[in-house]
Amino acid sequence: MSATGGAGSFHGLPGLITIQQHIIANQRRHSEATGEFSFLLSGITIATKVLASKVRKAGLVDIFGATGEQNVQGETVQKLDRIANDLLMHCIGYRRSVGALASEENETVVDLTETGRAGKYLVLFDPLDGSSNIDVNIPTGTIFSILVRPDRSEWSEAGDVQAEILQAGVRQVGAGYVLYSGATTLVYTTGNGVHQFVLDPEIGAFVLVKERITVPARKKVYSVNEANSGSFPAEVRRYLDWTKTEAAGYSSRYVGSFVADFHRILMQGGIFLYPPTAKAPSGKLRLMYEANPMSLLIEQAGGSAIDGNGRILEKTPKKLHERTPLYIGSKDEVAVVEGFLRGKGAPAA
Ligand code: AHM
Ligand code: MG
Repeated sequence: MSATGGAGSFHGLPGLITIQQHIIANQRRHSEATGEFSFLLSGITIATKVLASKVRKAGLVDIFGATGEQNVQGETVQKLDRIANDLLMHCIGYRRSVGALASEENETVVDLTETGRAGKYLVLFDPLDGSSNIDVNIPTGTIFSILVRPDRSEWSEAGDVQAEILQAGVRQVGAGYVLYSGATTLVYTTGNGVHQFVLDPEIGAFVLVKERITVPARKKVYSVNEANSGSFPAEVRRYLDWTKTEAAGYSSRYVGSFVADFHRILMQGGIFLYPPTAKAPSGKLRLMYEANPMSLLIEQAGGSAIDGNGRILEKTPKKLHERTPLYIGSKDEVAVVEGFLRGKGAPAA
């Protein structure tokens, strides 16, 4: 399927493919597909469309600013965080194929099997990543990760979704994000390439703009909150010192919204780093609903993602809100950082 052909003409728009068409076409590749998965994904697209419209109106209605409360991680909750969380919980939880939901904004997993349903999927999300940027009209995003409930016999805590959800990222069956910016962009993978859609506000649908995205192997752009560098590991400091040499020739870009920084890297190449710091000794970003979905996307696009010791996707989480150091992006750029982390120093010119 392609954005410029394949699907024929749709009301005079040649090759227009909506995300629903794309998901259904992808699903047809799996003979065992029941339609449940595409229905689940449509829950995410509906919620994020509503959220995109709310983000666009954030300056017009009284939804700016903090609620005055703190979330489970001690951070101030913005009103839009709450709205985003409620929307996603409602639209995804409504799908009977979903057994449990987990969010950055909820301390524990929301177990939907308690209502008697035997939902197959576990959906995790960061409802509004980068929400500290809301008040200044800087892009934010929603990140999601989809797992399948394991065979109960694998688990001692049979049927306990709080334990079932603690799966390594390699087991994700789907992942993606929505970036709320000048345009609203949705990027997803179900393990068969990375595909990008843009929300066309005139027809209210996410329309395919790019299929099978590949991230350039090299791009001398790094993205990091360098104000923290005083407490980065010495090897990371050495890497950053090297990037500033004339011979290395790097540039730097940092939005401070992970979805926005990641989207730029996916499209143009480069590397995003969030190393351990004195304030966040295990890194700041969350493994299960920030690092894992983006790591699946970047690997599907030909890039890589590590925590400094190994591949992000192979980490077995010990708890839902676990944090991880993260080095993610173009394959060769991640390899250069890995070289520094292993004490090898700068690559040969
Ligand atoms: P959040 O999920 O609470 O919004 O925090 C995650 C955000 C990321 O979007 C971003 O990459 C990072 O925090 C920025 O952190 P810092 O302000 O320390 O640079
Ligand atoms: Mg976040």
